[in-house]
Amino acid sequence: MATFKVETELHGELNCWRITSDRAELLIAQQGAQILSYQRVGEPPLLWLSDQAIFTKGKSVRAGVPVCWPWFGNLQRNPAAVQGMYRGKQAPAHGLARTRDWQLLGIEEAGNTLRIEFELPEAQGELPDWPHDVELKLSAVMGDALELSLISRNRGNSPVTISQALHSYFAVSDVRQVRVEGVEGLNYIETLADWEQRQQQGALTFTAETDRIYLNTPERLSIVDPHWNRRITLSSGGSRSAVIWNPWTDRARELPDMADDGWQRMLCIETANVWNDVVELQPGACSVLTVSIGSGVI
Ligand code: TA6
Repeated sequence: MATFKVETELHGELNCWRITSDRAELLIAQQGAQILSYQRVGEPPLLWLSDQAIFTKGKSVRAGVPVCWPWFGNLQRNPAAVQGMYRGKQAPAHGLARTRDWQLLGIEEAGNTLRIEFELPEAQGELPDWPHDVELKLSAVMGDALELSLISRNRGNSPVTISQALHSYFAVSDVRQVRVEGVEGLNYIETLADWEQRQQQGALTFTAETDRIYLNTPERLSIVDPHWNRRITLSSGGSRSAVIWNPWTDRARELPDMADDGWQRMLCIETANVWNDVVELQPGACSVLTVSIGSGVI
């Protein structure tokens, strides 16, 4: 039976929990309920933590799994129903959840798994300029895989429409050597070419800056990394869209929290509800967005 050790740590200004078992190690911050790193024993890290990450309050860390909620990316690029939920003028990129402190609800061991659960109490009507009563929880279960679930429940009297993503940064040996399988033949929105809709031919490989929204995604996507002889698998639930991002050379140089060559070692595949895949929550309804992250040899 696995045993888990739980320690609290301060990284810069951020309260974190480090959870270690004989099989894996996870670091999670209270701000954003953000996983910062995840590594299995005997393997390179599965999730990427930038060498130049900045751990300050009010800023999402360039690492792990930021939670984008209740909208993804630039609010102006979201469907009108998502935009209409926000009453403010300046809408921060990727929503309101990733830069706020969440509350730890509990850490619970059951057999070979450990579950850590957080809630964002402000989502129940207290978020600035987003006056909707939604219960928002994130749970992370460490077991054979790492399973993340983002649960939104509408406690109010009118429908609420959101877009969202588990904006996962994966660690790779060299992004120029890996491929993403599961996207073959899918339509995608090329955000770098005026948001034109295109069709993916074959598996996705990387030769330039990439920022795409894949549509009608299957349940399973994988990153095949021949240098590390590793296949990372993402099994999702409650999602029919995924964002795939790598900033490449010029964009990486512009990011203060990424080394100039940091783009080579990371790849974002974001389990999402974006574009025409947003979530409309009727009063009393609940949505669960999940991703289970596992790995094996190729
Ligand atoms: O998910 C892709 C994306 O929206 C990109 O356009 C890129 O800007 C990235 O997220 C990171 O956003 P951030 O606000 O964390 O710098």
